[in-house]
Amino acid sequence: TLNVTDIQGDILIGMKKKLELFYFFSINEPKAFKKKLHTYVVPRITSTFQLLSTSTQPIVCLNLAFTRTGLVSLGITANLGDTPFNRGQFADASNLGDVLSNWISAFAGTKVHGVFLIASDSSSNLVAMVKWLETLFGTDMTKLYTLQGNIRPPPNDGHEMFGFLDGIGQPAVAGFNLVPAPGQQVVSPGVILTGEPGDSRLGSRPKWAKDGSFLVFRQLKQLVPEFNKFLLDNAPPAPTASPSMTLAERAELLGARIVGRWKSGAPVDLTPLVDNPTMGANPLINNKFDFSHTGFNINTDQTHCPFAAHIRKTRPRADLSTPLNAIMRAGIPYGPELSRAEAFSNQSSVLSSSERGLAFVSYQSNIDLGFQFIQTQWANAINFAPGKNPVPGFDLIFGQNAGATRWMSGADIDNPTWKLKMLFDHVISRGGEYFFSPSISAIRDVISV
Ligand code: N7H
Repeated sequence: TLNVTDIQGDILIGMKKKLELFYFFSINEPKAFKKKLHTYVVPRITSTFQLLSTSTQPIVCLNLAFTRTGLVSLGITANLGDTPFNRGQFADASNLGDVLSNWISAFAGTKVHGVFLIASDSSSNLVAMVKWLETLFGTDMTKLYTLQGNIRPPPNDGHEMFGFLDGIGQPAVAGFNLVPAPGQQVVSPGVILTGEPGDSRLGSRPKWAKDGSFLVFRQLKQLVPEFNKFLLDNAPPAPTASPSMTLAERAELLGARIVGRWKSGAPVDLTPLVDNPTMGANPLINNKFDFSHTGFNINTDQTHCPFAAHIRKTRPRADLSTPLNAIMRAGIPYGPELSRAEAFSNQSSVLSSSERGLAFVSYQSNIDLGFQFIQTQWANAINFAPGKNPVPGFDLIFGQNAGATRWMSGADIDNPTWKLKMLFDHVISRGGEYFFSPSISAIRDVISV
């Protein structure tokens, strides 16, 4: 069993509050910073154990993670054995397919030393925690950037900004999630946590790095009215199996095929032509599929789910057995709901007037096997999954081609070789950083002494 009182709470279950603030800082006075961190902050870091029951959940949750340059500034020079982490995300930007001019300046370079993750249901509690940290550290640290995430208001709570239910497909960690849901991927603890069995670099890390996890942060801007217009403009003709579909229904179907799930969460692999909200909401059914069907050729048949659908690119299920390339996602939407003008603007003039998107967070024991692998080897790779005919194309949600046109096959049920082209990205990377989220004891006994 895992040491749940020592593992930071966001990693395995997420802090699950309505609001979450990401506070990115640099350290000016390492000695003073360490001392205050040790005495005052460590006791307030929220553990996994605290989040397991509502009776132990704090009103304000606090987690903390460091970049490589942050650890070095505190005198911690040991190599954690993760190359993307050691270099920082900025050095990885072109490899990920990012357009550098879209990066927020705070992330460009290696200036960020750490991030506080602060979560609560009320914004006054968030503000109070920020004030407490800023008063405590004073000029020992400098705020470089903040981003506030917020769960969307009902009925869209739990849905990301394009309108799709999120947080359905997460791996079950053996020994922690004791009863996996049907179809849920079960991974060894070491796929998410460093230094646990299943960590592919188990032996090559310092001892104190046990029960930490690498945190990937990405600010992913979403062009929501533009995406809705894209679906209306590019919706294929009504499928022969459902000839009377309206334009709105065809656009809805196209969106579902790009994601691999309907907005309710129901997988197109199980319900290819209509949404089924009851199925979408049922965790015993909504993961119980693997893209294979009896009498069906998984390498040529896209009538259920396109090869390039987002959830198929990011978890290929029967397309491939991939026990190591799994991540635990803990992101939250950011930015306002659509304004009336954005929501009702007619098709010819749809433009986002404010920034919104996903404050993406993933945890994994190796960034090059987790986030970086899924982004570059799967989402951005037109030939993934291998052996498919026709070639799958890009993940049109977050696959990247350095800003150039992307396409996918299989978007039209009746015409699988037709390439759906997306001329500009509707999810735009504003950059981010690679962090290490250490165990609470490592912060107390190693990093802050
Ligand atoms: Fe994705 N979306 O709204 O389309 N994602 N994602 N994602 N994603 C998932 O299964 C979305 C992003 C994964 O186990 C769902 O929870 C958007 C990145 C993985 O079946 C929806 C953005 C990465 C899964 C979205 C975005 C991933 C997954 C279905 C960016 C990094 C689980 C709900 C703005 C590797 C797959 C669910 C599984 C699911 C959306 C980004 C990965 C609706 C809008 C950067 C592993």
